[in-house]
Amino acid sequence: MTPETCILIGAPVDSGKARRGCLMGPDAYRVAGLADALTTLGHTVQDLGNLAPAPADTPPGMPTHVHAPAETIGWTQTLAKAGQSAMSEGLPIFLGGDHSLSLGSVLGVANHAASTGTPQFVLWLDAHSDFHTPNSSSSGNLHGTPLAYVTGAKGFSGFPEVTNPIPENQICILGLRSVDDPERDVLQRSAIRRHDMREIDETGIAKPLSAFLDRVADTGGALHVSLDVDFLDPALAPAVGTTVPGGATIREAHLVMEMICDSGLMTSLDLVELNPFLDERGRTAQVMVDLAASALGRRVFDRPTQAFG
Ligand code: 6HN
Ligand code: MN
Ligand code: MN
Ligand code: MN
Repeated sequence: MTPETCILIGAPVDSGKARRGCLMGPDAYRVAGLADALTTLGHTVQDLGNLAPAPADTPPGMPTHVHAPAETIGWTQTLAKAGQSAMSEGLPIFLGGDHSLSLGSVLGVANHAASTGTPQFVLWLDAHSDFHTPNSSSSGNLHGTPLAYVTGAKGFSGFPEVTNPIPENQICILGLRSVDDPERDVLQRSAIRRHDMREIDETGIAKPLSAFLDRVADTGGALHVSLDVDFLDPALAPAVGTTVPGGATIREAHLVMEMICDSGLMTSLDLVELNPFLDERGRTAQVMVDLAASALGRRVFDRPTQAFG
């Protein structure tokens, strides 16, 4: 693939839920060798270090069961700004941090895309749909809300305004196996492409993914990929607070990343929900680094493979 300038944005966001530990994620990716892996593939790596949330207040009217809204609003401001400016310099990789960081990362890249007249697409690799609003969420955990926010859903007053909402038909979710009732109701009425594990079992993961990538390519769009650790089966990637059995295998996840790489369409990436406190000898951090490397060109052989015989 063409060499990229990969801009590592440390986003030690831990405010999106009550269980702590994701703040150690960015450093775990560094220790697991992310920068070296990307450099070996021919990319230039620029590490911006770990950012901090802008100061923010709890907005009036925020439901009281919502966990740490002010801190997440501050992160959204910081990461949207950092993401938008990194887009002019290269390919931002947001090192999470819990999934509430994507309120900011997607907001920022969408603002950049709008400034260049490019349609922004989002691929969400997750057991969950993260389609709650602060009002619909019964847990009060904002890591369950980013996808609703970036589509411009109501109920996020006090958060930065979403001036360039992602159109529903430019979003694809793969890996679903835990969707709450209020999310299901909205998703079923929406144009979001959503593929649960049952469908992936039946058709394979390549089919829905290539249909989506074709659409990104046809429109000349930019592609943001948001990879939640719990997309993977928890037996393979245990370092996550929200484990759901029956997730993607290592090969399914790598195939997704390899196809994304072959498409040449990815313009930004989130690595989210890694909780190193729950890891076993760093193996989940390593799986995530290996997946990022696949998305950015790591291969056994170049394709198409040579014909023998
Ligand atoms: N994640 N739907 C659940 C909730 O609390 O809203 C789980 C959210 C998980 C969030 O996977 O990033
Ligand atoms: Mn660009
Ligand atoms: Mn998620
Ligand atoms: Mn999840």
